[in-house]
Amino acid sequence: EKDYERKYMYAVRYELIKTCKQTGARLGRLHTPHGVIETPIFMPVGTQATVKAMTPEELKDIGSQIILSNTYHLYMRPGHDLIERAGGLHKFMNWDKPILTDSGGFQVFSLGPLRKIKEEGVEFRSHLDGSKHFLSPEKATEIQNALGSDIIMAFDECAPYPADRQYVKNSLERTTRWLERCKAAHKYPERQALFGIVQGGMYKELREQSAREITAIDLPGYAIGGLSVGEPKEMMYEVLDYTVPLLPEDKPRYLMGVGSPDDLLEGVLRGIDMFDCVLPTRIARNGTAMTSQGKVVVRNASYAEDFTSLDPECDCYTCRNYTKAYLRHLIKCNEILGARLLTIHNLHFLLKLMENVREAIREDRLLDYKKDFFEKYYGK
Ligand code: PRF
Ligand code: ZN
Repeated sequence: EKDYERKYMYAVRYELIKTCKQTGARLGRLHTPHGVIETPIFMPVGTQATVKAMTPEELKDIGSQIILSNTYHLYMRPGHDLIERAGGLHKFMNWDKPILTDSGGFQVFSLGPLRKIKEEGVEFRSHLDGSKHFLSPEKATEIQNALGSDIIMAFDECAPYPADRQYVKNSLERTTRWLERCKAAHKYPERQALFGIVQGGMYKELREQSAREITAIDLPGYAIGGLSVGEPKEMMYEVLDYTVPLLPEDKPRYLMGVGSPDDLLEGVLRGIDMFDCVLPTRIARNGTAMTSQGKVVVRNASYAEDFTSLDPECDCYTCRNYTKAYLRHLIKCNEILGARLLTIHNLHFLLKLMENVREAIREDRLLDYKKDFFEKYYGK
């Protein structure tokens, strides 16, 4: 027990390089068992042990340093025991850089009427065949231990929005008790870093209570959950304004499920180090590109004979080789290559954005960068 508490036993170590003089933004490095990540970072989402449409080589080419995967989906199919027999998730999917897995809490809560929450855990029916299952802090930790991801997330409850105060208070207190159980169940703290998750909805006192309780449990990193669940953007920024300063400075801070260009910049300005979001990969597959000049809906008729690239400022594989007219044709025909080329571009765009953000922090000019970025992105 004593050894277990010692900081240097942890699987990941956060190194703060500098804080931007114009803002609260932090430049750092996260040392993990599968390599060093430069922060702030965006993590592409690979729910089913694949970032949809991308090979690991392609992901590396566009600069992905870490990807996210999901406990719930891999538990349902093909099963964590199978992945463990395959040699772990890294080997199974041929990705040798860091992996973070979400605990399944959020996914199970998204099942709506298919689930029942108790102190012990959550009972739910599979989205695949309706079969009955149970996830608990112990089970979510056991699954993530078997997957072998570098960073594993606590089993939490993300309260819906809106939710009344008493509901959110009960929920965050249970999330703290569940974190204690995750930590006790975690078998490999020297190989896998367990991150706690601050909840508390949109209530200042409840965010403060959750941050106090969660950070009282010594862990190698902390996340902010329960945001980007339908609340107005301004409300999320306000919650970040008072919650981020309650997190320890010497640990990484991860804002879960957030990743539009606005939210990335606003999050970084407030001191967030890690983000993930399905947005860039999801909209790519239905034909929308994020570019330096804003969103481009490739499907639109106006691009039928547009023989220029998606983004004049982008040097990704897609922009170096293909026109909007061709991409529009592929997307309209539902050709797989269309989804692949747009995914390559969108991920490259967000990863490049974060690289630019890191450089701006290094040079104490993040506010200037933000202004320039949005002038082009929104044309104002
Ligand atoms: N908890 C977990 N995963 C998440 C969230 C959360 O609150 C969110 C909320 N935006 C996204 N993913 N475990
Ligand atoms: Zn591009």
